Amino acid sequence: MKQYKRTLVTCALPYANGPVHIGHLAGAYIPGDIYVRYLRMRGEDVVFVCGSDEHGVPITIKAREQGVTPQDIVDRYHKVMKDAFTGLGINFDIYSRTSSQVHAENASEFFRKLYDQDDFVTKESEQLYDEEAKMFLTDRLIEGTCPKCGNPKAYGDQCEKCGCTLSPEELIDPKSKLSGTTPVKKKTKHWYLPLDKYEPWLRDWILEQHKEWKTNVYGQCKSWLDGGLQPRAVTRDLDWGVPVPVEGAEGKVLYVWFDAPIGYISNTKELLPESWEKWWKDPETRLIHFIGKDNIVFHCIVFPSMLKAYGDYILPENVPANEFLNLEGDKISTSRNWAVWVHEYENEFPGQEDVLRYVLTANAPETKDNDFTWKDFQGRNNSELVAIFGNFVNRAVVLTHKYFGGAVPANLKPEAVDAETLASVKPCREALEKYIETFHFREALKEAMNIARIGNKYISDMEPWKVAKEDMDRCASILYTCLQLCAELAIAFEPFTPFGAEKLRHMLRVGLDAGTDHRTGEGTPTVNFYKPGEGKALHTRAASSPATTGDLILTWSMLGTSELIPAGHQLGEAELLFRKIEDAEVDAQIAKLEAIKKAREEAEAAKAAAEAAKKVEPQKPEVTFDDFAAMDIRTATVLAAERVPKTDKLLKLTIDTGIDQRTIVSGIAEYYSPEDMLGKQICILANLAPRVIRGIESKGMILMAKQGDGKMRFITPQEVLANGAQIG
Ligand code: B3M
Ligand code: ZN
Repeated sequence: MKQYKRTLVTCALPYANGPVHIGHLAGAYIPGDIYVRYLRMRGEDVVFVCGSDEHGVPITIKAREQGVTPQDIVDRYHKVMKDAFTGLGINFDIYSRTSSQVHAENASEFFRKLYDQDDFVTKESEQLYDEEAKMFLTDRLIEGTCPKCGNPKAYGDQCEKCGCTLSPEELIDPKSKLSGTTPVKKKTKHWYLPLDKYEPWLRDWILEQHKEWKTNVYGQCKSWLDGGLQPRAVTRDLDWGVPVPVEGAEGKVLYVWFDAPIGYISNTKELLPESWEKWWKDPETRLIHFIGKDNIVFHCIVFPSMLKAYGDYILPENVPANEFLNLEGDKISTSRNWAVWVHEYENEFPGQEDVLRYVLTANAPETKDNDFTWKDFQGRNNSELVAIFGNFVNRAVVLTHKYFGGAVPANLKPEAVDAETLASVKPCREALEKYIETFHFREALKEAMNIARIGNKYISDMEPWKVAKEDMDRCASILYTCLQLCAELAIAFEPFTPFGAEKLRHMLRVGLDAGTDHRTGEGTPTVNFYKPGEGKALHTRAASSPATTGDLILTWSMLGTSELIPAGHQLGEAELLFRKIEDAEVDAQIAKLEAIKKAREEAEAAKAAAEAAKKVEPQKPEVTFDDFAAMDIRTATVLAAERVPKTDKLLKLTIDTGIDQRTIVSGIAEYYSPEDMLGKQICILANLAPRVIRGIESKGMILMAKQGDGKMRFITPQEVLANGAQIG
């Protein structure tokens, strides 16, 4: 494998039109953070870049809907997302935004260079334009009737009812979603990146030189390439975005998928104004993009073609995209509010950040779509984090306090099983390295957890609490061994559950060399280490200044060695590493989702009923006035009502017609119960010839209205009238 001097890691820039949810976390941000924490601990020079993607049409639509500016929308969500990431310990060196000045200049310059090199082709085409909103309409802003299934609310690119793909021209009676007016065709010119030109190069670069990419990523690239690449427009008619910096492009901005990946470069530039170029242009930099599967084509095909066209830039070494995470068996969806929002989780489960990180890693959709359920969340926490990891550590530390005053006991009476146990975790380090470096984070986490399993089994088998009664020297060796395993855990879990790992180190009064980061933003890399016994406090020193000595600082390379903490080292108080998640807590979350689902289903049903209700039956053939006048229609009141036995549909009604009291049998039992009808004033056709229905003579008919939803409703006068009032 090629050796690199440094690694640049990016996570997809999330759109600032909504908060982040667990699907985002599982797809890109947690794997990215695990990878970076690991590399930093290994002493590698890493820059970890992210930020909000603040352009694009959906943000303008949302702003319009809410009557605010796009800037208001992105300001709101940029903060929500940034805080959510910080809260979960996703340690970006920089989290910036594509509305920044640095980015506007950088993206503009990038476009301009390709333009000057004649890398674009231009095309004039006719597109639909909203004359009232004074805007060209993207496909999603056009609505009309689907030519295939008649759905009146099909989009310009797709009908969600029958699933067919469409172009706006195919829609019957297209309307602008902005103003409701009929759009007109108008000529517009755009710049295209001729991806077809890069196809042979891409085929070689991806299909030949990157066979090691994950199969889901490689497979998607192959099918795009096999399908043949077309030129892609990189500009849009829109007033929100980076203006196209050439003449004749007034009212146009860079397409969001052109400017967003350049945002990775801009954000690096903002972080390291002096040295950013070595991170993007030196072939000894390894570039890794963490993304979800819907972004594969942009990161593997479009952006590399842009970088290649520009020249000078390095290309991604790997793009370890994940598949999708579902929630309780249903696709996560922002618009349907079917998600666990990270900022809400942080409020509702304060201090439980690691649990979400753990569960989303253990269940990561690395090779196929996976499902998140609250029961699984609870189960993994209670039976793995609490029952294995936490329980082991707690027993080891509590017993050390009980028998040895909290000081690591000397290894006074070792037995073979101790050394064997320590030796059995030795391969974990190599396995962890292999799995993390090849982006198999689920497997890596299993390896880390395996250390806890080994420890938990060892302490249960050795029963130091019993041994202490007869042989304190042997008990010392057992606890000595356990504490070495605890120290291993404090290293191995740092990438996965950094909060718990830190708490554990605090208990053990040991520090950790967490490696170098660039968060100062001044171009001076800083070494982070946790000083023994100081819990959360992160200490830094300039990378060039010497390490502090005398403190017990763990390092990655100590994993799998035989002595990590020496005898005599004083531990801190025992604290619980993880706590149980109670049934009530997950039940509340499940109930919350059920309420969302119910509200959605009700809204959908109401919408469908409203649509159906609008359907009007065609007019019947003409009748003469005399035909009409022959009908005796009048008001009447229901005096008694009962079901006709052995039928679902019939009610037997006794009514006062003003002329007489009589019986009418009516097929309304599906819609009204007998109690509903009692005392109601209705309208009847009085002179309908009597009929015998189910052995009952029915004299007349109740007038009912029936609309498109099929439901029958009786007609009642606006005010109570005398019975027998004639209608006509
Ligand atoms: N904003 C899509 C997304 O959030 C897009 C990613 C940009 S990465 C340069 O899924
Ligand atoms: Zn359709």
